[in-house]
Parts: sequence; structure tokens; C-alpha cells
Amino acid sequence: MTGTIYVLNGPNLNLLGKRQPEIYGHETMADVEAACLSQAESYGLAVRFLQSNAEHQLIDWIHEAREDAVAVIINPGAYTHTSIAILDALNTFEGPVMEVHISNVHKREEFRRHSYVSLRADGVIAGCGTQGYLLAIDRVAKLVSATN
Ligand code: DHK
Repeated sequence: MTGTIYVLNGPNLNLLGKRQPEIYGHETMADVEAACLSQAESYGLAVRFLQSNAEHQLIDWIHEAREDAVAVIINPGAYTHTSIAILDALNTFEGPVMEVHISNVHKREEFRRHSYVSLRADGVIAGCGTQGYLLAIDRVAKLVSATN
């Protein structure tokens, strides 16, 4: 298999490992990036691992993914619950989209239960900690191999 998976991370995830570790764990974004690269490599896939606190930047990366990526894995952070613009951008992407949340958003505040991104996502993983990213890579590899 060949191709690049875009792994996109939204606001506050740059503080992973420091921010509310009782909810988000002790691993850092750098740890998650290294694990994603290694998991994807086992399938012959590459990863572009990105994080931004800015909605427009996430949208620009999704637009880049249209030309450059076989799949998108996205943890939009709080934009999950607010951003029609990110949903619209994802709707322009033709490959598989996986939505990942480190925490179990259904076990938390009511406002975290609604996701605009889920209207586009082919699968949603929540509450599996940072392992959710690796599970999403497994799923994407399966979906990409089925279309090749
Ligand atoms: C991360 C965030 O920053 C929150 O805003 C979401 C998500 C949940 C997560 O669990 O990874 O509500």
C-alpha cells in the first residue's frame, strides 16, 4: 500500500500530556505522532501529523489533503461541537475520514455529545485514549486497501 494519511489535531491538543491528564492522559503529541508514524509504516503508509489552534488552518490542511492524502484522521478538539466550516471542508474530501476523541465524549458534558464532524466521518472512535489514533489508522488501512 502507498499513500499519506493526514492526522489533524485541533485546539488545545498541543498541550496533550500537560492538560487535564486525568482526562487526556500523560502522552504528548510528539508521543502520539511517533506511534502513528510507526503504525502507518507497518501498512506501508506515510503520515502527515499536524496540530493547530486555528480553525482556518485545519480547513486549509483538509483542502491540501484533497490533493495529497488517501485518508484523513481528525481530532477537531472543541471544533467538533461547533464547526460547520470543518464539516464543509471534510465534505470536499473523497477518501475515508475517521473522527477520533481521546476522551469518551459521551460520558462528559452534554455539549460534547453533538459532533458536526460525525455527519461526514466514516467512523468515530472515542474514549480509547491516544490508542484511538492507532485504531483509526488500522481502520483507514483496511478501507484504503479495499479501494486499491
Ligand atoms: C478533545 C477536546 O479538546 C475537547 O474539546 C473534545 C476531545 C474532546 C478529545 O477527547 O480528544 O470535546
